[in-house]
Amino acid sequence: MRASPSPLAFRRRSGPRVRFAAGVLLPVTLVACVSDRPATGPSQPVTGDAVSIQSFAFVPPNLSVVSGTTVTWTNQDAEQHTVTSDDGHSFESSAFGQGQTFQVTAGAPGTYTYTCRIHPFMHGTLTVTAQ
Ligand SMILES: [Cu+2]
Repeated sequence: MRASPSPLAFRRRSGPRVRFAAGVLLPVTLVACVSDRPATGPSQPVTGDAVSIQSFAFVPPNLSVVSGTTVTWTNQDAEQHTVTSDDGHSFESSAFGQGQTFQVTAGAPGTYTYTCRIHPFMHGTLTVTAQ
């Protein structure tokens, strides 16, 4: 069992386009033990520290990083996108456009699903492992 990540487990990086929801938008916490189960869902995690947003998709769709890693999303599309954690508090970007990036430093280990607020059909997963 691992403790549920606290809302402050993710630290914002400097930059005007990066913001975090100040409050808890949804009273949802990650289920304990979520990091202990095998990866499930549509894609296996890929290690690295970067996600490309291209053709209305997060690539790779499931990125695995060690806690403490700074993860960078880069928007390659002409459309604006966001990176918004489904739990409502771990991370949330503003809408950002082509060539722009969003960064977070991965906090507590766990599996964080996220979406684009503008295009709810876009789904990604950030898998954070212990150091
Ligand atoms: Cu989008």
